Amino acid sequence: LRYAPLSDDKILQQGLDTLPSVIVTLNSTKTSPVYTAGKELQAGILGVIGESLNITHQTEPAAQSSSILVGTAAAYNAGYGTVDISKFAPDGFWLSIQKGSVKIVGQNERGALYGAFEYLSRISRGNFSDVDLISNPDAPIRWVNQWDNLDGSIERGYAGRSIFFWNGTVVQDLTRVAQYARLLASIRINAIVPNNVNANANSLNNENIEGLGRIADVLRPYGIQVGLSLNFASPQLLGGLSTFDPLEPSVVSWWTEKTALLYKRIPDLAGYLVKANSEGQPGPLTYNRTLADGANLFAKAVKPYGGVVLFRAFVYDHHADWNVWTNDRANAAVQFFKHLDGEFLDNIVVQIKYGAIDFQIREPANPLFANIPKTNKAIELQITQEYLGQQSHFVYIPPLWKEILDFDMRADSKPSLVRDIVAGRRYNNTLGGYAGVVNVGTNTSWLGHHLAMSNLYAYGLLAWDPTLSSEDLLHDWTRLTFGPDPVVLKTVSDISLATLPTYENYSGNLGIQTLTDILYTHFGPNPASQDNNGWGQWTRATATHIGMDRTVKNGTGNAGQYPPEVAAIFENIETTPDDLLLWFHHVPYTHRLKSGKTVIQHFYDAHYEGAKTAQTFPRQWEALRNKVDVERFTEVLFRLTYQAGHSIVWRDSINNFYHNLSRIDDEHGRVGNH
Ligand code: GCW
Repeated sequence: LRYAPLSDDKILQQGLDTLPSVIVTLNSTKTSPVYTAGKELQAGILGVIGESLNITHQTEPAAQSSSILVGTAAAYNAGYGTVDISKFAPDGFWLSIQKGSVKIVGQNERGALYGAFEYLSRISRGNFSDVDLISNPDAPIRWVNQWDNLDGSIERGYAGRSIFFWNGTVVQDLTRVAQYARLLASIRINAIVPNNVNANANSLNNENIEGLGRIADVLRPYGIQVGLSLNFASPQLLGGLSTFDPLEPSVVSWWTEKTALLYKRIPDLAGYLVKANSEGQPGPLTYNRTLADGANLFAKAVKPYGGVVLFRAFVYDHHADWNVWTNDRANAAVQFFKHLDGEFLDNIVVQIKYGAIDFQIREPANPLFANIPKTNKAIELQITQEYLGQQSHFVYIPPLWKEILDFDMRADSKPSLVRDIVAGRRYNNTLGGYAGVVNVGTNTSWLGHHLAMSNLYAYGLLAWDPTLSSEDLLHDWTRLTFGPDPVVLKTVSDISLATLPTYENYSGNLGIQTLTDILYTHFGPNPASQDNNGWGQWTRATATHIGMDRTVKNGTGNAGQYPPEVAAIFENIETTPDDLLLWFHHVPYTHRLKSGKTVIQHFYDAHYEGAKTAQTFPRQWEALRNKVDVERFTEVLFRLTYQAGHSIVWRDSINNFYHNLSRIDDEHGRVGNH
C-alpha cells in the first residue's frame, strides 16, 4: 500500500508503454467501494509508475478506448460488455488486462475494489503481463475480531492502545480506522468486530451505537461491514431487567428493540459475535437453556436485516478438577455442541478455534470441525501472538494455519479437509469461513513488529484462497513491503520461514503446548503454571512421566472425538506423530520417539537447536543495513535481538525445569551433569 516507485527503468518503461490513459468508474457514489477503487487506482499508478491519470465517473455507457474500467458486473453488463455473472461468487471479481485496456469487474462493489487492489499489487511487483482471470472467495465469512475494550485497552494486544475506543466510547478521530479499513480491504476482509468478545454491556448504549455507526460510515467505502460483540447479560446489566434468560419474552423484546436501533443507524451491520458461558462470561446455561437457545435468540433478531451470528465454540469450565484423570478441557467443545447439531438457525456460524485448547504452538485440528455437520462453521485463528511471543518474538504463523486447514478428518472415511469443512463444501453448509483475532493498535507498525504484518497479509488472502502457499504469500508481502532487492527477499524469507519451527523448538515440544506462563502474562517460560489448577492446559508432568493421556482406553477419551480413521491414529502411540505425542499420550521421559531419541533428550536438543537458530536472526537481518529504511531496520533488529536473547532464557528455563523433575542428564553434558 506504499505504492513505492518502480526502481528498474526497463520495467517502468513496460509499465508506461501499457498504461491506459484514463480511469473510468461505473455508477459510483462518493461512499461506494467503486469510487474508492478509482481513487486507489489513481494513487497507486501515480506512486508506482509516476503517471497521473484522470478519473471519469460514468453513469451512462460511452465508448472508452485505453481505459482502466472499474465497476460491478451489473453496471458493466448495462452497455460496456458482457460478463457471465454465473461465474461469480459473492465478492468475486474479474480482472482482464489486455494491452492498453484494463477491466476490473466485481460481482458487487466490494469485489470491484478487490480487483483494483489485485491490479495494483501486480504493478507494484513490476508485473505488467496480460491476464484474464476470475477470482472468487473460498468462503463468505472473512472477518477480523479485535479484542478492544471500551476504555481503550486491548486484551492480548501488543501494539499500543485501541484505534477504536477511548474512555468508554468511540474515538472522535477515526482517521486511523479508515487506514485500517484500507489495509483490510486490500487483503479482502469483509467485516470487523471492533469490541472485545469479553464484551461490555455499555457497547449497546445510545452513545456507543452512534459511535459504532460512525465506525461503519468510515468502513463502508472500503466494502467492510461492522459487527458487534455482545454481552449476554446486557438486558440485565444495561436494560435493567431482572433476567437475561434467552427464552423470557421481555428479554427477547429487549434484544429485538436493540437490534432494530442498531440497524436503523447501521443498515448494513454484519451481525453479532457472542462469547457465552466461557471464562466467567454470562450465557444461556445460567438458566438451563442450551447454547443453541442462546444463539438462536440473536439469530432471530438479526434475521430480518440479513445479519449473521458468529457464536463461539470456546466454551469450557475453567475450574476443572485437576485431580480427575479423565477431565479434559480439550473435550469441552464437542461435549457442549455435538448434541445441538441441527438446532442452530441457518444464519448462525459456530466459530471454532483451530485447536481444542487455545492457540498453542501445536495442537491437532479441533475435533469439533467434524462433529457438527449440519451447523455452519468458521475457523478462528490468532494473528495477535498471544502465546507466540507477543510480537516481541517474530513467528510467521501461516505454515501452522495451513497444517490445520489441510488436515483431513476422514469423516465417514471420505476426504474431509478442515478447509473444505469451513468453506461449507464438505457438509453443504450455506455459510462459513474465517475469523482472525488481530488486535491492531495505535503503534505505527500496526501490530507491534514490522515483520508481523506478513501474518495479517497471509491471513486475509488464505481466507480467500486457503490453497495459496505460505512461501508465495510471504514472498509477495516482502516484495510489496520492502521492494525487489533479492537480498532483502531472501533474508526476510529465510528468517520468517525458520521462525515457527524455531519457536516450537525453544518453547513447548512434541505437542505439550507452548509452556508459557498461563496464569498471569501468557509470556515467557513457566511450565509449572500449566498443572495443578482449574484452567485445564495440563501437561501432567511428574518425576517420571509427562503428557496428557487422551486415549479412549485409558485416558480422557479425546482421541475418540475424531472420526474413526483419525481416532485410531491418535489412540495408538505407535501411529501418533512425534510432534503430537504428548498431546495424546502420557509417557516416561525415557520413551523413545520415532526419531530414536528419548522424549527428554528431544527436549534438550530441540531447545539448544531453537536457541541457536534464533541467534542467527539478528545476524541475518544485519545484512539489510542500508537496504531497508533506518527506522524499520533498527526496530526489527532490536526485536530480533531481544528474541535471540529470550530464546536462551526459554532454553535454560525449560531444560532446567525438566531436568529438576526427571533428574535425567543431557547426553551431551549441557543440562545437569556439569
Ligand atoms: O486464551 C484466552 C485468552 C483470553 C481470551 C480468551 C478467548 C478474549 O487468554 O484473553 O479472551 O482466550 O478467546 O475468549
